[in-house]
Amino acid sequence: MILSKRFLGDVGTEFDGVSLKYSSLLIIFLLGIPHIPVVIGDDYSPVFNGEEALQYIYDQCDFGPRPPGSENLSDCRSYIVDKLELNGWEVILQNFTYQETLCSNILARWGPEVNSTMILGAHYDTRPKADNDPNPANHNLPVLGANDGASGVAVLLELAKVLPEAVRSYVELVFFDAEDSGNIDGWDWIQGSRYFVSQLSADRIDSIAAMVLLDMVGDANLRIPKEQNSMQFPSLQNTIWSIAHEFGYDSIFLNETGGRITDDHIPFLDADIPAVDLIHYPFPSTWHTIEDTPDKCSAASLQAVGRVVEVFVVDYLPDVSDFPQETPLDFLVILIAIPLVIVSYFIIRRQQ
Ligand code: 1BN
Ligand code: ZN
Repeated sequence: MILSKRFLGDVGTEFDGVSLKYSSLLIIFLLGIPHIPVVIGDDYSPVFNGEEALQYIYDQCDFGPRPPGSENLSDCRSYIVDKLELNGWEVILQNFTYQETLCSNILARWGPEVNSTMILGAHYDTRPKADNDPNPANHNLPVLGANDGASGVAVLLELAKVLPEAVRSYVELVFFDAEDSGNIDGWDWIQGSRYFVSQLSADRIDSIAAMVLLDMVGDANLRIPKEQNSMQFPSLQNTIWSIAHEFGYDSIFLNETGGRITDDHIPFLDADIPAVDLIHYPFPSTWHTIEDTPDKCSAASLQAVGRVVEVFVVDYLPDVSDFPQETPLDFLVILIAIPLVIVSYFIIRRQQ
């Protein structure tokens, strides 16, 4: 693969004073530990354009608030599909019904085959009620969702345009419906992503190396700490944070623990698919208010996130063994104890 950098398992440790026999035993043991991704070579310069992405936020907001089942959302869906098809992606609408409302996830693939190893996702619906607005009189008004909805979609649409064609077949872009109506009229959160994962075969689940979710990534004062549910696959999260560091985005990708958030990455984690949520936290003051408008967003924030994800896709092209789940402590203890017992047995026997 011309554009890819690969991960190497980092083994190769020497143990003084232990015979070749024992050190080879230890090496065999160490090889069994899930490997830590190590990047070799880095040469790709990202071209993601934040101004273009900001325009995609304005375009979506021009349709007005976009709650599930609304005409505005349907119009916005056609806009997203047009943009994707213009850039050569094959688009499928994945329809499902929830609470008697017809909903549609938008799936974009490079060619008719589904053999991507990476899913990039964002929700494109907006919250029907601004129930976090400081003014209770606004609680029944809908949210415009410039940041909460349009920003993640904007980053995906710009990626759909700028990703090198050589990597596109490794990527599936998924725009989720029905994420943001939780606790309103008996609705639950994240229904689009739940439906999407429910339709994956076991083989398809096994073939997905990473899912990256973009949610609320447009605020001018963007801060993205490490979301806690995503820590289940620390090497995926750390890889993204190390790219951000490499590009000088430490003031956005904070080396801090964030919230534990019910978001569209959860159904993927539940299916044991490595997934990471890139989400502003604590939520900005505009969250679920009528103030969630495009003027609060910035091209610089979108560009930082877009370029980090672009580099992640191009340089890392993950395969399924790249992002191991966090090893439970008791499993580690057993892993260490077994070779210790074996080595001690041989040492004691030798001394007798
Ligand atoms: C993200 C953006 N979410 C909603 N809008 C997810 C969420 C669900 C956040 C429940 C808080 C509570
Ligand atoms: Zn929301």
